Amino acid sequence: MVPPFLTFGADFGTENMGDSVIRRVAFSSFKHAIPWSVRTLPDNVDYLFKLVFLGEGAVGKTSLVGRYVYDSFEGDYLATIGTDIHVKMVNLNETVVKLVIWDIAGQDNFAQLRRAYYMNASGAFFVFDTTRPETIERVDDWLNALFTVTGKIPLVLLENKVDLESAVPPEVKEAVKKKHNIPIIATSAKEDTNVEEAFRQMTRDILVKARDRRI
Ligand SMILES: Nc1nc2c(ncn2[C@@H]2O[C@H](COP(=O)(O)OP(=O)(O)OP(=O)(O)O)[C@@H](O)[C@H]2O)c(=O)[nH]1
Ligand SMILES: [Mg+2]
Repeated sequence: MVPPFLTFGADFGTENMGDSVIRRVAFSSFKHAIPWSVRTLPDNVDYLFKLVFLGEGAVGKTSLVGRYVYDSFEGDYLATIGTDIHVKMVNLNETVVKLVIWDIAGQDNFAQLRRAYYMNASGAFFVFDTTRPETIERVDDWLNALFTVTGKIPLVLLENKVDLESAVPPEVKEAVKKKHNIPIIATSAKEDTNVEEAFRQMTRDILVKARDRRI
């Protein structure tokens, strides 16, 4: 079932979104036995990963996705309604990965709806705005809600808008890093700082997990 407020970006395929990780090559000799939707994956795709973007309103989720997928940046704030979906193909060491990126609304009035969007995610970004300390305060609530739906999945923390002066105390960031045992990547969607790197880190983390499980 397609949740309400779901809009599709360009180039969205019809592949099975029900599986968080689909290894295309593993199925190639059983094409007649697998669901039609999986058969429609292009031959050159090795993996399909669903990524979700979490974080309070106006922290820059849509801007980061826009920078990564379309290499563009809009200065105006247009709050996301529900979720938007975008697709990007990535080639990482000869492995072709199709990223299906769910840019989810951060405003409070979408909190109920969000859980439906988390389902079957392969990895998650949590974004906060370095100019607004309140955007990191509820990180645990966000991640608990996510992991309740998905189980433990790779997580990348993004401190966005680093082109502006920071107002988040270093000790607050340290505590979050320590708790999750991962670094925080400093990004600017505006100036294109570390955006590509953040997605590469995420893709690498999911690939490691997928290969461990021999999916
Ligand atoms: N200076 C600066 N502004 C940014 C950056 N990223 C986003 N913005 C601005 O911050 C505002 C909010 O950005 P969005 O990307 O729409 O925020 P969002 O997290 O998608 O917000 P919701 O859809 O409401 O959840 C916009 O005015 C952007 O132009 C950045 O790296 N630097
Ligand atoms: Mg948005």
